[in-house]
Amino acid sequence: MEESIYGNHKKDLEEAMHELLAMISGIRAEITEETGMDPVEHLLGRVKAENSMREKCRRKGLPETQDSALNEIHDAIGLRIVCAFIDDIYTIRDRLLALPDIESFEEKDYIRHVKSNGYRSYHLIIRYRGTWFAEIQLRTISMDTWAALEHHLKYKRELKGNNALIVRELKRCADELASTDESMQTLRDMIRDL
Ligand code: 0O2
Repeated sequence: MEESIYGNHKKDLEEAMHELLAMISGIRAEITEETGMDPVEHLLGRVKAENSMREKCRRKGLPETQDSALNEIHDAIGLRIVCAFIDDIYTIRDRLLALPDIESFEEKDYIRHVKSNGYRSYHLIIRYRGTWFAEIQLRTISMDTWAALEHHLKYKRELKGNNALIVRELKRCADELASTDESMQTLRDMIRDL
């Protein structure tokens, strides 16, 4: 049997992922207590599958080694936090970075700097306990719905012929969803101020 690309650290990665999920659940409970509203719609975590990690190493021109998987690629641990409102994304980001074991390594704000195809999300790459990298994707329900559909369509080969039209329509949907997110945020602020 082929040796794991994670060497003997697969269990450590899983443990770190569960600890991070527990920390996020703690932040979620705190905010719910303070505001009376749960900021998280759903929360997912995974350790990247062996094949996907090997494929990513090849795609990035890296050797398929434990060092590449744990240190050069930063999403061996991947977490996704889906929020109801845009503001919750930034609140959770701030609270995560205030925790002692979590250090920001890189941040990509695809909400304020939208990707050209319409993709929106906040990507926070952290170093956990000075050892493990994890990519935390924070997005709203609308952003998550769009990303899932776009991901699905990308792999539908029969769509190739209509590519330009589909790309344009997908971007239009992303922008419409973003505008709805902003309206929902405004509505929530208005309700809070009452
Ligand atoms: P998977 O299977 O989701 O893990 P990276 O490849 O991560 O080093 P990059 O492109 O700079 O390089 O990272 P970025 O932009 O932070 O994107 C990382 C992840 O964000 C992707 O992971 C996707 O999950 C998601 N993502 C980024 N752009 C898009 C997009 O346009 N559409 C969708 N649906 N998702 C996106 P992986 O590794 O590609 O795959």
